[in-house]
Amino acid sequence: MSIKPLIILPDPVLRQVSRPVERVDDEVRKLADDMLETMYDAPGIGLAAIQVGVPLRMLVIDLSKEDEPKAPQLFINPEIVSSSEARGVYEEGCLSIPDYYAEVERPAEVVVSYVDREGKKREARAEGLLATCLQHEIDHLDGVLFIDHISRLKRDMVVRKFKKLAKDRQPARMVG
Ligand code: GNR
Ligand code: NI
Repeated sequence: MSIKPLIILPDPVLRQVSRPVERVDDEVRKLADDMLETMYDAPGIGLAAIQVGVPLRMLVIDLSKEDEPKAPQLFINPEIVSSSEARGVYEEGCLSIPDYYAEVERPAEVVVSYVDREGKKREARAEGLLATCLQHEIDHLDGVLFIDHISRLKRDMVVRKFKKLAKDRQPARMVG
């Protein structure tokens, strides 16, 4: 198991559309375990493979509280089968956009089809935070970030801030 570096805004890798996992083998299970370790270390409640630079359609989630046993969940090739008309609002954050939070409105309930760790096709109904988290992660698989669901003004401010941070972190090489 290993903790992998997180891809941070404005890295264009985050805008890639991930490709389906063709076969659930030991390599895929190893990646899932590394993603979980990376997510727990961060810490976060969800992580998509693209956030560690791997453009595969898989994500992990653990919504257990600190005082509860771990409850890791793995979703491979997840697809939203249906969404409720009813909407819910959550304050979202993203490990790829550190320390920025904003309210996002999404369908309150979703049904998701996916493949599990054993390669078995499954379906899950989700509401509340799980519904929000699944939609946030599935967005990542399509290169979509939660800031794409907020006002352009707010989004532009965040993107500008992270572009500046990235620039300051890697200064242009001095000449002469
Ligand atoms: O850790 C995370 N918290 C969170 C809070 C509200 C809605 C979504 C999330 S997911 C986020 C981790 C992350 O960036 N996953 O892609
Ligand atoms: Ni995220």
